[in-house]
Amino acid sequence: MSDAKTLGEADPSVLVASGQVEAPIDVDPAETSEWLGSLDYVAKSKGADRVRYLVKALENRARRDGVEIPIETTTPYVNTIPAFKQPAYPGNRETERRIKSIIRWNAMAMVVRANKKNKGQGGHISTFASSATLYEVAFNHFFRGRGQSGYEGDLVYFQGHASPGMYSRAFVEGRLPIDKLENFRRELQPEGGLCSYPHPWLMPDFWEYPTVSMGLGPIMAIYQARFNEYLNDRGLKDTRGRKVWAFLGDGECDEPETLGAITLASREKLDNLIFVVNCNLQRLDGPVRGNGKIIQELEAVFRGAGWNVIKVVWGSDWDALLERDESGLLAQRMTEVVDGQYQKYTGMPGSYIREHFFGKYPELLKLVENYSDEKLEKLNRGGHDPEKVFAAYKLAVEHKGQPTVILAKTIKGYGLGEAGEGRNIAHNQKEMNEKELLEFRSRFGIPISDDQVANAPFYRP
Ligand SMILES: Cc1ncc(C[n+]2csc(CCOP(=O)(O)OP(=O)(O)O)c2C)c(N)n1
Ligand SMILES: [Mg+2]
Repeated sequence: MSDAKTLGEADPSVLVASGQVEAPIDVDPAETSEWLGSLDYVAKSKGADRVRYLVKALENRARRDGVEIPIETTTPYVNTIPAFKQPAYPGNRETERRIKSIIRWNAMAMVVRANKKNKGQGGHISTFASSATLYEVAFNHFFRGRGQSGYEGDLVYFQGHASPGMYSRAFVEGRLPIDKLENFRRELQPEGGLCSYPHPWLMPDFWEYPTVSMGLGPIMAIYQARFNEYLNDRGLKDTRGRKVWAFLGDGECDEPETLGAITLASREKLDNLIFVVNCNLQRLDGPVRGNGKIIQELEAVFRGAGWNVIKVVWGSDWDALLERDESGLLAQRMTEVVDGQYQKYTGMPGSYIREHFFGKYPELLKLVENYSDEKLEKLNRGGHDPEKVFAAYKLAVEHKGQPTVILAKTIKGYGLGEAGEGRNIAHNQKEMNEKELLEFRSRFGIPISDDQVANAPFYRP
C-alpha cells in the first residue's frame, strides 16, 4: 500500500497498467442527464445495434476534433452478466449445497489427517476451499464424460493444488476407497495412496493430464484445444463439441507459460477452450496484487489478446444494491478499491465494511442504511454463488468464435474461519485445531458428533 494515499485507493499508474482509466469528474450533471436520457430513449425504441452505432459515431467525431479518448480494455468492476440476463438455475440448490459441503469436509480432512500422522506432510486446504463452487457447478451441470453415444468426453485440466477436492468427490461418488484417502501424498504405501498433484503416470486410472508446476495446465490446454481442432479439420477424428476446460489460480497467471500462448488461442478461434481463473486474490504467502486489481489486469490482458472475458465478481447478495445504484457510484466504488483492501474486508466485521467501503460516499452509506452489520459482512463474492457461476459457464460453452476466460472472485480458505479465511497464511494451512474443526463442521452441517470431530474423520453419506 502506498502511504501517500488513503488506504485502499488505487494509484492512477496502477489503474492505467490494468487498462483502466480514472473516472472523470462530472462538471455539468444536468447536461449529462440530457445525453443519458436520449441514449435511454434510443436503447428502448431502436435497440442495442443503434446504441452501438451512435456511441462509435460520437467517439469518431471527438477524435476527428482532436479530443483524446483513452482506449479502455476493462469494464467496470462488476459482473459481465447483469442479474436480469441470468438464466434460471436448473439444479436443486439445497441438494447441491449438501453434497458440496461433504466434499469440502473430506478434502479438508484428507490434508489434516495426513499431517496429523506425519507432521510436515504438506498439502493444500485453502485452494479447493476457495474453488469448490467453481468445480461443483461444472461437475453437476457442464462436464460431460465418455458416454454410450460415442461422445469421448470433455478434457479437464484441474488446478493442481485443488487435487484434494477432486479426490474427495471421487470418494463421495464411491470411486475411491477410504484407504487411499488415508494415504494422501503417500502413494507407495502397501494399500496404495493418492499423488499430490494430477498426473497420469502416477495414477493412470484417475488423472488424464498433469497440471503442476504452475502454468503447465493452462498452456497445455491451449495446445490440446488447438490439436483437437486440427484432428477434426483433417478428418482424422471427430472432436466436435468436446470442450477443453482449464482451472487455474490467479497467482498462476504470473507464470510466463500461463499467458505465453493466449494469442494463439484467439487467432485460431478456439471456442472449444474455457479458462476458469480462481481469483482469490492470494498466492503462496501474500496478495497477488495488493495495490492493484488482478481481475482488471487479467481482463485487460485477455481482452487485448482477443478472448471473450466473463467477470464473476459479485454474488446475488449485491444484486439489489446494484439495481438501486442508478448513478453508478457503487460500481465506481467497487472499481476504485484495490485487492489489498478487499482482502482486509474479508477478515473484518460489517461495521468496518460500512465505514471503510460504503463510508467513502454519503450516498453509499444511505444505500445500505437498512442493512445490519451482519448482513454487510455476509455480502458474497461471485465465485461462491452457484447461480452466477452457472450463468458464466452457460455463456462460455455457447460462445462462438473465441476462447473464453472466466475471472471469478473468491476468498482463499473460504469456510476455514479464523484458521485462514482470506489471511496471508491461508495457503500453507494444513492443520486445524478442535475448535476450528467444530466450527467448520457446524458451518457446513456435517453429521459428525462433537466427540469425534477432533480426529477429522472422513464422512460418506
Ligand atoms: C512454477 C511453480 N512455482 C511455484 C510453485 C509453488 N507454489 C505452489 S502453489 C503456489 C501459489 C499458488 O497461487 P495461486 O495460483 O493464486 O493459487 P491458489 O492456491 O491461490 O488458488 C506456489 C507459488 C509451483 N507449484 N510451481
Ligand atoms: Mg490465488
